[in-house]
Order: sequence, then structure tokens, then C-alpha cells
Amino acid sequence: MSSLQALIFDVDGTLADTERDGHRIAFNQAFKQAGLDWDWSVDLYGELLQVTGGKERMAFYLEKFNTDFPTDDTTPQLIKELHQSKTRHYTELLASGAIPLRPGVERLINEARAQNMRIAIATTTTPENVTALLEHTLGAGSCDWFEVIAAGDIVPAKKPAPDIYDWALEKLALPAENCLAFEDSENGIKSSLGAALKTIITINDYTRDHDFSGAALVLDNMGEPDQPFTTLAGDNYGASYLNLDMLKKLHAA
Ligand code: XBP
Ligand code: MG
Repeated sequence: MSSLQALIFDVDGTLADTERDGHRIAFNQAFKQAGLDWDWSVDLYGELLQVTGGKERMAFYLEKFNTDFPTDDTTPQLIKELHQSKTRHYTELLASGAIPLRPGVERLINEARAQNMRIAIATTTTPENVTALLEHTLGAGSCDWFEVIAAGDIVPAKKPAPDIYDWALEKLALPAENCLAFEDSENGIKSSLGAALKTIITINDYTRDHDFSGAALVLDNMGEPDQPFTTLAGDNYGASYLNLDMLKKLHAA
């Protein structure tokens, strides 16, 4: 039987609730600064989240929701510039400490490190955003705790394609059967399952109604000893918070 050797984490929605009060706000700031009247409400952003990747999301918005906006062969450049501005606003927001990690995340990462469990990241977000989130929550130098950070445009096909997980596995030099993935969304689990990874889901407000068929476990969050998780689907092996002991049991099952 293959042993559990690495945990691979998604970032947005999994490590932290970054979408509604982070990325969305930063997009709107970039639009305003560029003199555009685009304004992404909480509800509209929920619909836009079906497309991963900020540049791809803006293109989808123009194609499906703001069809009156004139587009031509300069539009990709406009999107690129807006995205650079959005990344600046987003990383500033993270630097202000606006977005904490979700319950149980820091504890589980610390436990993994203490037990020499390898850890990695697989996300569609821009690398600068990952660095900013980790450094402003886990502390300076914490990026180095992650053996592989697979992020952004490093693969052309973003989630739900499995490519970003395949890339992370290749860099870890591990087969999928030695790893667990942590996700929060339908596009995320399609990607991780596509890479043949057993996957644990922690839902959030944008993803609670998503289809998580194929997940090993669906939870409301990772839980803490004094703040148990709620199990929505799957076997939690009698645990009330994610820890390596139960992850090993779940992985072996
Ligand atoms: C996250 C994303 C990202 C962020 C925005 O999805 O889709 O696009 O919303 O980041 P996942 P960028 O959690 O499935 O990886 O603007 O840097 O793309
Ligand atoms: Mg996510």
C-alpha cells in the first residue's frame, strides 16, 4: 500500500476566504482606477467564479455579462493591464492583514512540518498573490515551507483541467497515490480528481452548493480542537479536526 507523503493545497477559498473580500474588491479597485464603470457585486462575482484565473474571468465577463462594452484586438492588452493593477491592489490588501487563514489551516500546516510531511500548493492564482498570502499570515519565509508552489500561468490550461496538479506532482516526483489534495470548489475538485488525487473539500459561501462527487470527505472547515468541523459527506474517522493521524487513515482507505 502506498504511504501518504505529501499534502497539496489549493489557495483561494481553501487556505483563506480570499474571493469575496479580496480578489473581488481588488478587481473593482482596478476597474475604478482605469476609469471603467465595471462593478462586480457579491452575487455577480459568484457567477464569474465559474471561470478560474483573473484574466480569463474578465474575458468571460465581457463575453457574457457586459456585452455592450466594445471589444477589439486591443482588449487582451487592456485585460492584462487591468490584471496587473488588480494584483497590486490585492497584494496591498493582503499586506494590510485583511484576510486571515481559515480555521485549522495553520495548525495542520505546522503539524505537517513537525512530522516531515511534504507540503505543496496548486492554484490558478498569480504567484505574487500566493507569496503575499503566506508571508502575511504564516510569516516571513513561510513560502519556503512549501516544496512546490504551482501557480497561475505556469500551465496554460487552468482548473478544472488537471494540469496544475499534474505539474505539482511532477515537481514533487511523486505519484498521485502518495498524496492528498485540499480544495474548496467544483473546478478545484475536477482538477484534483483529474490528476487522480484523493481530495478533501472544505466548502465556503460561494461553493457550498457545488457538486463534490468523488470527494473523500466534505467539511465546513478543517476544524480546531476547540472548534470541531461539521462533516457534510464522507468518513471523518472519528476526528473533529483535520490532523495527520486521521489523514493517514483516510488516505489508506
Ligand atoms: C482561484 C482563481 C483565481 C483567483 C484570482 O481558483 O480562480 O483566479 O480568483 O486570481 P482556485 P488571479 O482556488 O480554484 O485556484 O486574478 O491571480 O488569477
Ligand atoms: Mg479554490
